[in-house]
Amino acid sequence: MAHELPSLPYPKEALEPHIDAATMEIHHGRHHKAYVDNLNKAISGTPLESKSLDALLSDLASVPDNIRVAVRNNGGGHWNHSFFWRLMAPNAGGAPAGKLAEDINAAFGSFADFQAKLEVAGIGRFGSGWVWLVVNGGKLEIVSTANQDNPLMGKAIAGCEGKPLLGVDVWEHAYYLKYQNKRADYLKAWWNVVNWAEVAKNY
Ligand code: MN3
Repeated sequence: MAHELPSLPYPKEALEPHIDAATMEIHHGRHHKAYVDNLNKAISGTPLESKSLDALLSDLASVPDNIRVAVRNNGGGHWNHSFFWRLMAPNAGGAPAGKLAEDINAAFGSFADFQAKLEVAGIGRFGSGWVWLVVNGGKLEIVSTANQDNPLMGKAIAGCEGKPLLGVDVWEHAYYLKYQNKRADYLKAWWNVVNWAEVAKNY
C-alpha cells in the first residue's frame, strides 16, 4: 500500500505564535507531501512497496542501489515529519514529568542543561538536519543527523543509533519565514510547543 501523508494533529495555526501558520502549511502540505510522493515513486513496482516505513529505514542496505538515496532521503523525510508533528501541541511546553524527567536530570545534569545541550547540537548542525533525544542501550543521548537521516538508519548511515524520543527539525524551511536566519531563536521558541506527554510515550 502506498505511503500516505498523515493529517496534522491540530490546525495549522494552533502553534502560534511560536510556529506560524504559513510555515506549518508549507512544511506539512508541500515539504512533507513531497517526501511521501517521492518515496512512493521510488519504490513503485518493487517488493519494497509492501514493507513498513520503519522496516525500510532500518535496513537501507537491502534497498537496491539505484533507489537507495531516494528511499533514504524521502523515506527519512516522511518518517521524521510524521514523528515531528506529534511531538508538538498547542498549550504545551513546560517540563517533562515522572521517569523521563528523572532520567533527563540524571543524564544531562538538569532540565535546563538538557535544553542548553539540545540547542547547542541544533545550532551546531551545519546546513540541514535534525537534532534528537534518543535512548541508546538504556542511556539517554543527544545526537544530530544531516539532511533527512535519522537514528533508525543506524550508525553506519546516520552516524548515530537509538530509539528517537524527540526530534527537532533544523532545516531552514522549519523556521525561516518567522525567524529568518535565527535558528537559535527558533530552538528556544520550540520549547513552548513540545508535547512532553508524547515524548514520554515514546520512552
Ligand atoms: Mn522539515
